[in-house]
Amino acid sequence: MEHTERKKRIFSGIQPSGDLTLGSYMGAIKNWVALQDEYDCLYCIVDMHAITVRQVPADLRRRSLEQLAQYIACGLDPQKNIMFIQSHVPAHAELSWVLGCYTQFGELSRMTQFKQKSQQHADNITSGLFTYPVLMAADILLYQADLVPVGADQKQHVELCRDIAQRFNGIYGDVFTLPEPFIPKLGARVMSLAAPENKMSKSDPDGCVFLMDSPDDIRRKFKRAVTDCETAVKFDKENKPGVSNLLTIYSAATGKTIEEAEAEFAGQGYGVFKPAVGDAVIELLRPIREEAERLIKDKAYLQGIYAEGAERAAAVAHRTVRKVYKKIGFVER
Ligand code: ATP
Ligand code: LTN
Repeated sequence: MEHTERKKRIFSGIQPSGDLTLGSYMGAIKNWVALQDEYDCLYCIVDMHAITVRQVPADLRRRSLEQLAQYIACGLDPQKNIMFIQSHVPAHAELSWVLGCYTQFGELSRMTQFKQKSQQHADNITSGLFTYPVLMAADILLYQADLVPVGADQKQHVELCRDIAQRFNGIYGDVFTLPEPFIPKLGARVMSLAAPENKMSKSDPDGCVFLMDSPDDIRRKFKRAVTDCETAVKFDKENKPGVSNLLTIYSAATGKTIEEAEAEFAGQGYGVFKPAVGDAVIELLRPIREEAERLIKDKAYLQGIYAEGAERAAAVAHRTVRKVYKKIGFVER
């Protein structure tokens, strides 16, 4: 890859393992949109990651396409960014195998997401679930990404990716760019509305707001959001996790600071506050939902984007794989 004069590069992805949530929007996609002019960006639908837990094939296929429509509806410009589906670029699997041979069993055992997911799926703890961070490292390193915009829960995986890259570079010379995680100040960890001690997560629909939820659903979810038995709208993560989460969501949705939001609802109680957060989210998501509904009907348009995306991504990825193969001593074909 030419390191001269190129814009810095971004890679990020989301698994089509469920419908996109307000958490993935605030933690990741919002930053993707904000960074698309300044960087060369690749935004991926990581279907190979999704199969680390069992998926219904028809749902996986449908959600992969819907996710592309939602990426665009969130404001990602297909002209500016490379958008593609991970399984369309075989280099991800190829580099993942190689990097797995430079990753310690102990390192993977320490990943908190693996520990959590293997508890959630105790009857199906596959080697894919265990080596998932290696595939994620391959995703990032294939494109020599400088920056990886993700929510706080993915920081540990990006750090492992850096460790693997550093180890590889230490043996073979300067092969990989070392990536940095890029985590938002606000909304890096949106919590569940039903259980504010847990992360809002698409595979746990309880307390989850989906990008495609109707205004009525959103209103109902915020009205029911778990708070506490006080009345004050105050940010206090320790003692008032529910209210603090709602304040964060309100602030991220409206652009107001937490202090401004506290002042706005001073003396008003949760009966006013909770529906107001709901309304802010309804207005934030309305144009996204409407645009996504329109785009999802146009299968040919979506196909054009992911087909071109795969072609452009594969060209970059292939160069990295060739370089890696050469460095480690594979015979050139
Ligand atoms: P799953 O439940 O299948 O693990 P998820 O809902 O946690 O999925 P991911 O696909 O793992 O979503 O995450 C997509 C991106 O969104 C990642 O960058 C992740 O860090 C971010 N993200 C996910 N959930 C949240 C959240 N609740 N708050 C902030 N960022 C989030
Ligand atoms: N593991 C991420 C999804 C993911 C990703 C990536 C994010 C897969 N490959 C590369 C950034 C860069 C998650 O959100 N669960």
